[in-house]
Amino acid sequence: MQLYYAPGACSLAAHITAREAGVPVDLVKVDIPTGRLEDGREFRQVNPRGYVPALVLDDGELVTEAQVVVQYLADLVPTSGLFPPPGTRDRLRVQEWLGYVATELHKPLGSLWDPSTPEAWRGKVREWLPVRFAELDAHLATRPFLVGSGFTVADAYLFVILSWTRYLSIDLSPYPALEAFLARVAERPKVRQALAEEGLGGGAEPV
Ligand SMILES: N[C@@H](CCC(=O)N[C@@H](CS)C(=O)NCC(=O)O)C(=O)O
Repeated sequence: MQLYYAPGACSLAAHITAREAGVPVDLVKVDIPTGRLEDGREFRQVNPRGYVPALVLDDGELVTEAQVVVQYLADLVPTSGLFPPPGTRDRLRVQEWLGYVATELHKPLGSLWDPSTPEAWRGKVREWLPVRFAELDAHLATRPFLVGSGFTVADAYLFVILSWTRYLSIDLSPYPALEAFLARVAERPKVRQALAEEGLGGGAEPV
């Protein structure tokens, strides 16, 4: 399988999942500004949507959408505990958090990277985020990870998106549980491995 990624982008959640699960993936770097791969090919030839993550399965089929790619990878190794078994309440909760991270955090925060995003929209996002962060902070104040007692794909996704705050000058110090969560996840050996493989330091960095 090939995982198309950009350093520090949301594709890092899929990368972390693959490493945590022990699923072998070949990493293929995408230069988002130019839309090209390192061999000069256009990324849109692989993923016509033009965004990462894109996972190309061994039979050539393409899988996109970060929250789905992580579920697929984790399900390949059920014993990893990264995605609880079908029919369990914990799986439902992981899916719920994945949807929350994708729509309530990833998309709004992601829009702040784009220099052409209008100021009015930026203001709205900066109004919404404290509400979301406060909710998450209260949730994580009493547990190490989003669901149950172990690290799941929802944590991988949340880690990546929250890491962007430091590059977007968003202060997380009012949310000590979020800062502790980021530090806790960044210490995981497989997370460190994924970060190093993307040429990153202690957290996700801009694409
Ligand atoms: N709906 C997609 C969006 C993925 C996405 O926003 N990827 C960003 C990086 S985090 C990207 O590749 N942006 C480049 C572009 O859209 O041209 C998902 O949830 O996976």
